[in-house]
Amino acid sequence: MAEPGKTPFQVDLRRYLREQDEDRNLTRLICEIAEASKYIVNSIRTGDLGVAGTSNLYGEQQLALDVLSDRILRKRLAHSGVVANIASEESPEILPISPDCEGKFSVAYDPLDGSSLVDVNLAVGTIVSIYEGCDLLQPGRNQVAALYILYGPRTTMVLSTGNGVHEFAMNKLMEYTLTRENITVESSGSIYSPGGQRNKYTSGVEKFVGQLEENGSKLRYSGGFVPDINQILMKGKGIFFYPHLQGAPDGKLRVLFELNPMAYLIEQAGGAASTGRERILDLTPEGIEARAPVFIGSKELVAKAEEYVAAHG
Ligand code: AFP
Repeated sequence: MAEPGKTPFQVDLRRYLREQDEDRNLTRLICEIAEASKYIVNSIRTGDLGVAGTSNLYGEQQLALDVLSDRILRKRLAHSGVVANIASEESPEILPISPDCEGKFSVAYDPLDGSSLVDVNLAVGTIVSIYEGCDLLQPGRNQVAALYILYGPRTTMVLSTGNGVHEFAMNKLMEYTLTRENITVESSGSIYSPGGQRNKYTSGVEKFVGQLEENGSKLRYSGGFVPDINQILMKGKGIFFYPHLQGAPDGKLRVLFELNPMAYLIEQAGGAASTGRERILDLTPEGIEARAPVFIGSKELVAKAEEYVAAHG
């Protein structure tokens, strides 16, 4: 094993998973996602930036790139032979792939999170959550793996299969090789990424932000969940929140497609993820469209946010 934070010699993703003795079907699934991402990178670099003329599960206008990325990923997963059910942020219903769930996985994904940032050339990402068997509507603590792929100046995959969090970077041959092993998040830190309009914050959240400002924390918010979470993991500290708002008690972010996989990764790195009142990974989503407020990152910062929410709402 390489020292945390140090670049080991080039170990590719498949080999790494084999060496970790991961389940063969899970290894296959993760490698299929890695393959799909090569085509998504290419679409982002050269594809049509216009609208598709359709809307997603949340009634939001879909971009041609959203639709294309969804198709690329869906096709790969459907033909992998190891997938039972699929839920995509871009489709209204769970898509059954195989009635036989034995040894198979169900996958929830957001093919291109933050896609409204592509036209201004900011970083975007793919987020994936993986469960054993058929059930997608179960608490996120039951995930067996989660990952995201960040399409930034470099393309990286950040992955956990329940044994820590590891980063792989796409090299010039478009293969993912291990760049950081056992990434950890410190218990506190001075970076904060605040989502949602501030004039809609509740008194608890407003007071929490006031305290962060007083402590001299730096505001770093990109508008993309993947780069913002990646910042916390790679800097090893900080907090992201998209809280409950006046008029939007569930905030904006989606439990299945965004919160569960990121909460799994952050917890695996030693951080925490909460709605402000309970652990994200303990939520049982009622439907694939479920949303929840989120405070995620360094443990002490998340605990502090919970204190303010408990005391002031
Ligand atoms: P889009 O996919 O519509 O760009 O939304 C991105 C996102 O779901 C998430 O990636 C961001 O953290 C969050 O929304 C940003 O929301 P605001 O635009 O309200 O800040």
